[in-house]
Amino acid sequence: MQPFQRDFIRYAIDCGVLRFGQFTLKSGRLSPYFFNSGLFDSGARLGRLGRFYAEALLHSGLEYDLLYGPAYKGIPLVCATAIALADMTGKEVPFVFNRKEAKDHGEGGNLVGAPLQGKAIIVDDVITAGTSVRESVEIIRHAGATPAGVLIALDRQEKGREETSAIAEVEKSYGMPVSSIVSLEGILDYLREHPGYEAELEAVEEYRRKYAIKP
Ligand code: OMP
Repeated sequence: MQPFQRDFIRYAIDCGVLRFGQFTLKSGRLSPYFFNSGLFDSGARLGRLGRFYAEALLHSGLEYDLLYGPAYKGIPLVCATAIALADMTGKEVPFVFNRKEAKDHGEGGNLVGAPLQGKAIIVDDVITAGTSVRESVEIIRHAGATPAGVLIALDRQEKGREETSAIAEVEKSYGMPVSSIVSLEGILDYLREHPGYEAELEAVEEYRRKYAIKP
């Protein structure tokens, strides 16, 4: 694990974003941990989050022309990442996001921001089964752009529709890589390294045996 990844897990726990307990996921699975990116809920928290995304993007080697944020949760994430990238690299990084409902007056349409063209990176929070990524790919292709990768905060490394991981399915069906700031394995490493998390570690390991892909 890179130092920024360890820092990110600590930061997510401190902000109450990463929690341990019992949570029902979108997929219906009962999980002993949950990552709620909506709790990065102040200017300072979002600013710091953006720098973690930017760092992960720089490490990923993904090539891109612009960043795309899927409504709603992807909108602050894409803005924060673009601002952090500009601060950290001095480069202008165009970004765009979608509206859930098309507007029929004013500028119209359902995209806001830079023209959606070239290689687009989807910036989102979590991939579990990959449902939301599929919707973004449709929107990007419909605009005539190319989905070139996905950047997320947490890869839960779970099985998707088949026995393979949801991320492997996304990578295979769309031919684009997925990068994350951290993954389930990183969270497990963090719990192992920090005394006091024995019960959480056991519960997350059991969940991994049931739903995660084989390492
Ligand atoms: P998929 O669309 O199935 O990949 O699930 C991703 C979505 O699940 C996220 O955008 C969240 O709405 C939600 N989610 C979390 O935010 N954090 C988690 O730890 C787990 C989930 C989830 O329900 O799977």
